[in-house]
Order: sequence, then structure tokens, then C-alpha cells
Amino acid sequence: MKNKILNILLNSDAYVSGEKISKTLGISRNSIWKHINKLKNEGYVIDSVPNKGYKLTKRADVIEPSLISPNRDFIKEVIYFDEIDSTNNAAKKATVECNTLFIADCQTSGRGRTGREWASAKGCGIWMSIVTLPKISIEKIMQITLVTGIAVCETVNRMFGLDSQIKWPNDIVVDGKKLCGILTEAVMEEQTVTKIINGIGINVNAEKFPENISDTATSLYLITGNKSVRTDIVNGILDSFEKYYTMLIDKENMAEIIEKYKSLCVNIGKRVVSVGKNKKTEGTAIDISPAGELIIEKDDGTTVSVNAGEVSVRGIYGYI
Ligand code: BTX
Repeated sequence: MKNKILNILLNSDAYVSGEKISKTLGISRNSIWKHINKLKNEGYVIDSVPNKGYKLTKRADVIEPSLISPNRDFIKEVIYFDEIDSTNNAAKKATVECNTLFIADCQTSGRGRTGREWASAKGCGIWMSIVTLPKISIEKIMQITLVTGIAVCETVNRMFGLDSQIKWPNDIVVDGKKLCGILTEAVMEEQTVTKIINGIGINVNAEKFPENISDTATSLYLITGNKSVRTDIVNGILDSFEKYYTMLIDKENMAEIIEKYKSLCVNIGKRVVSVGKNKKTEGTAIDISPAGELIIEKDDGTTVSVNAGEVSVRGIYGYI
């Protein structure tokens, strides 16, 4: 009921009378007043004026699961945690029957690739995993990472007027610092992927970072100087993710996805070094293959496609 009241206030620029809320929701004025107080305790600033009613003047700095994806069929369920080890872990363990979003205010063991740590402090970011159940081949997992990167990059650029770019394959960077990391994991049955877990970590309202990453990490707050409502960003990303995911899975329109990805990819045209398990490849990044590999032109003119591993752009952009 509290969330229904919140929804009414969010959808009105003017004062909403207690009478109107009471009629719409079929509850007493006293009950409305109690829920309004609960919302105030969560940090929402709500003006109450006798004979006029209630007006929301400031959103609280909380993730609002009931406001995530309300008018969208794509995400069927939102599972929220105040605190969890990792939303990717939770998503892996859970039995889900359709597209589900796992999201947390804080992760105690947030993970990056190859077991690296992902700092996920309380209230500072968006720590979420989109679980989809496409029956695709293993080769397509990389393509899903690309789609996720485009969705995040496009959303923050649109909402905040930024010029963020994607560092192949899975980081979103602004001015050489990491704003977001993506960790795509898959559950397999034989050679078919039965569950994809798209872990997305975005630094939103973080004012500072642990010392070991303070030179390389950034947040929307540090970039824009403003605190942002995380729920709105989540909804923006889900819109964009749905668009590109549909393009990939239903329409198999990889060409358009690759073009979009290339236009956002910081590595294209730059010197790169790819450090794999046993070899190092140096050259200029010239393209992205339909499978999502980075194509590097070596100094002898030959090209190689890099699938997994770490690629770093030398010299030009801070840590990348
Ligand atoms: P990655 O392996 O590319 O990046 C991990 C590296 O990034 C770390 O070793 C550290 O140097 C740096 N780092 C750690 N935390 C942060 C941070 N908050 N901001 C910027 N840099 C940082 C990237 O892996 C993939 C991260 C995915 C995180 C999401 S959050 C939701 C989901 N659950 C989960 O456990 N992981 C994913």
C-alpha cells in the first residue's frame, strides 16, 4: 500500500488530496497518514498541507523495487536485497522461470572477472543481475556482454549528457576511469546456454572509493556533482537492454549491434596490448568481429582476433 501511495505522489506534480488517495486506494485517511510517515522515515520529503493534501518534493536515496520495470513485460520479477554477497551468486542459485532482475543496495562479496573483487558499498551504486533464459550456443555469451555494455553506455550518456565509452569487452569508462563493470556468467546444459546472468555494477552516488581503486574508479556523483535516483537509471538501462537483447536474440541483427558497439568502443583505432594466458599481442585495435572479438592489426600487417583475456590501451587514457 505504501508503494501505491508513493506511485500516486510520483505521478503528480501538484498536491494530491487525502480524499483522492483514500478513494483511489480504498483506505482510510489515518492509514494514508501512517504510510506517508513511513515514506518520510525512508527519506522521502513529502509536504503535507491542510486542505491541499500531499506533495512529494524529494525522492529518497533508496532503490525502489516496486518502481522498477512497472510497465514492462520484459522483466517479470524483481528480487531486491538490502544486503547480499553477490547478486550474480543469488541469481545463479535461484530457480527462475522467466526474465528476472536481482538487485541489491549493498554487496559484501561483489565479484569481477576471474574472482577479482568488486567494491559495492551500501547506497553507492547499482549492483544488479539481469537473468535471461535464452537457448543459445556458448559462442553467443560474448555477444550478450556487448549488448549489456551498449545498454549501460547509451543510458548514462542519454541521462547525464556524458561521453562514456566501452573498454572492450566489459567496462564503461569516463575520462579513463571505470564507471561500470559487467560480469556475464552462464549456466550450461551440454552445449546450450540455459541461463545467462548479466551482472552490472555502476558507481552512482559514491563519494570515494577504497584506496586501491581510488585512482582508477569514478562515479556519476564524482563526474556530475549531483546525487542521482538509482531506480530511474535502472529503468533506463532495462529499456535499452531490452531493445538490444531483442535485436540479438529475436531478430539476430548482429550487424547493427556491432556498429553501435564500435561507435562506443574506446579501443578502436588505439594501440592495444592483449594479455592472454600464454601470449601477448600488440598492435592497433581495428574492429569487432560478429562474435564480439576484438580484431587487432599487428605491426607486421597481420590480424588476430582476441576472444578472452585482458586488453589494455597504452598511454592514452589513464588506467586503460
Ligand atoms: P573486472 O574484473 O573487469 O574488474 C574488477 C577490477 O575493477 C578490480 O580488480 C578493481 O581493480 C576494479 N574495481 C573494483 N571495484 C570497482 C568499482 N566499484 N569501480 C571501479 N573499479 C572497481 C568487472 O570486473 C565486473 C564487475 C561486475 C560487478 C557486478 S555488481 C552486480 C554483479 N554481482 C557481482 O558480484 N558482480 C556483478
